[in-house]
Amino acid sequence: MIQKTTIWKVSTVLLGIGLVSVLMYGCPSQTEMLDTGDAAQRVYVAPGEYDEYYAFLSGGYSGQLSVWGLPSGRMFRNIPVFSQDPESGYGYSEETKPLLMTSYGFIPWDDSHHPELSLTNSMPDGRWMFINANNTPRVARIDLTSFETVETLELPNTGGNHASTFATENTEYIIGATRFSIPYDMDMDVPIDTYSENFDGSLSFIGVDDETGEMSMDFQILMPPYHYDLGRAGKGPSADWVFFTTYNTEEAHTLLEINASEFDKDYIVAVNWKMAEEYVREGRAETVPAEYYHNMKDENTSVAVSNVHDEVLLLDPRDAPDMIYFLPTPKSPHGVDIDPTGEYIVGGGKLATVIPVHSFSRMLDAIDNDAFEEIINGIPVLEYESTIVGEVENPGLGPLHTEFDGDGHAYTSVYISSEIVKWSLETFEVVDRIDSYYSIGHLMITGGDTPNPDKRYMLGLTKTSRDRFLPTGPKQLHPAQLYDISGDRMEMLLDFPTIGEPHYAQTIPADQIRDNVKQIYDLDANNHPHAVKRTADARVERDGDVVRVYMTNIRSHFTPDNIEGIRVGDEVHFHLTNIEQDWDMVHGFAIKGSNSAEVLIAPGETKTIVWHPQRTGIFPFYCTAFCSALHQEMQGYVRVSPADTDVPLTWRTGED
Ligand code: K7E
Ligand code: CUA
Repeated sequence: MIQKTTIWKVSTVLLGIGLVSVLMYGCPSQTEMLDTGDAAQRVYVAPGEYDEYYAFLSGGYSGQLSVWGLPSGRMFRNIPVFSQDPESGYGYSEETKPLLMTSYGFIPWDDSHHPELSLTNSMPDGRWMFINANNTPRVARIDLTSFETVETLELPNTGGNHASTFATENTEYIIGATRFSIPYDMDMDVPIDTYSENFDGSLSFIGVDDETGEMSMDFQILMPPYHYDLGRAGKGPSADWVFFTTYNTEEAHTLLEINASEFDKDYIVAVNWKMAEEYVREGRAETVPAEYYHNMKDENTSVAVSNVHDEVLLLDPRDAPDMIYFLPTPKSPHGVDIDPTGEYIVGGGKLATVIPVHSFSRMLDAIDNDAFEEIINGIPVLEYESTIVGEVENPGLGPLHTEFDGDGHAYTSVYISSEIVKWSLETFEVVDRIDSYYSIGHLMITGGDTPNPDKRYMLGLTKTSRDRFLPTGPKQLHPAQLYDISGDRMEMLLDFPTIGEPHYAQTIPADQIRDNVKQIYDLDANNHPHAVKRTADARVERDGDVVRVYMTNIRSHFTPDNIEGIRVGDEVHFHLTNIEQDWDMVHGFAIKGSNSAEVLIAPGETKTIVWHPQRTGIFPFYCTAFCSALHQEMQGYVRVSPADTDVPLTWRTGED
């Protein structure tokens, strides 16, 4: 079959025309793609066989993280992180609600963009997954033995944590940043047009405990009031550095689509995090007031606990020389990506006509030679010519994000012209291009952000599917496309709808995780304060208006199953312990009139749902998960009497 390649002749003059043609005529025709006759074979994973890779796709505005197999494109799981989830009861159960606490109260929704696997020597080690919350700035940690969210940390003095969560070489730090500059003092009430005077940027360095994974807000760096868009850690020779893109160096605060697009260049920020850390340890950072929540599942009880912090360490570049530099970069760059050798720093100038490539070694030389254009708030601006080593011509319209195959090539997603361009890291020339369907955001290559990529698969995360699938109304799911990149040319293999809006993704060879995954929670190790491990211990206790039901679940019975003496106005806590010890034997619990979700209880686990009965009557409860042939019989009744009733509190275990 002949591969047909769209040839783009691009100039800035064509920008408008390109936009119009994409809008009016849709994107390039699908027939162009029918050139991979054996594509089905290459993605086929036979029934009962396993995929080669786990892929983790962020949920975007769903606030969640979905888990898929590659190359099949099969979805395995949707992990709730920053949003309540009625499927599992996450964010509804008492054990998980604290994970959604912030200094703004209980925030049961967020927008998560960038998942990041924990790293050892810059390679994914399969221990944890981190992901950001963009809106009410947070980061979360997911344990990859249970695939559950176990920790969330709020970022103080931050407006939109978008450049997150990227990890340094050995996950010493997870980085974050303010996307929208705001006054560093969050409660500061000032006119918006005092932007330049009162608004600030900040970069966050979140420490990660190497043993436990526990996060802490180690320090922040005070920055000029630009917008900090994306980040990446260096690797190899640049491993002590992290990089962030900026836009709106114009310091606009209104009509940003025009006013933040005036300058030809904005900056990539280069921060020597090792040096910053030393400055902080030397005491050069100031302790400033801040309010933020740190929420973590207690390993012992499995109940999440919130802690509130009231200060943070702030480093001002004026007090910390030689640690941070600006690299001028065209134009309103979005992505910043570091090649596998750690030498090339690639900007994704979304309004630029080229893909700018900086050299890390030239950056160090420029610093040695004081090749500075100016100094802003203690931050030297390096001369553009001193760090740039390549400008990739004809990259298409709107380059965003770049990953690498470890074989001398980079692949850049191009949003407006809906394509992926492959270019050489030697000649900085485009060598291949392929259409994406449609309007691609991030792309991800298996290992493509590591020092050692697998030149196997590439996933394009596109923004609109339009005519790609059977229509489902005005709103279609966001699609992903899988490409084979093992050969000289990119080939599309698969096109599938996803969950939410995946902005970015991570992959790891399945072998690295598979055997560590838990099949049950060990009932003996269940130290939940309200667990009952034997049916004989099931009971109901009243303390004033608070009633606690200590209930066991096992195929096919709840114990107790009949409860009387509950009163209108009570607060009833159902503490449900699944005493099964078989893989995947879950039970659910729901009671009529409960204005919450059901809860799903994994084997060996205890989960609590609180119910406020509003009226008298008989309330059936039942198991929501079809667990056995007698699942339909897995039910019970609660009798609710008036507040002043003298019906005594009684329960039946089925044995009496
Ligand atoms: Cu969608 Cu990384 Cu949030 Cu680019 S981001 S597309
Ligand atoms: Cu337990 Cu159905």
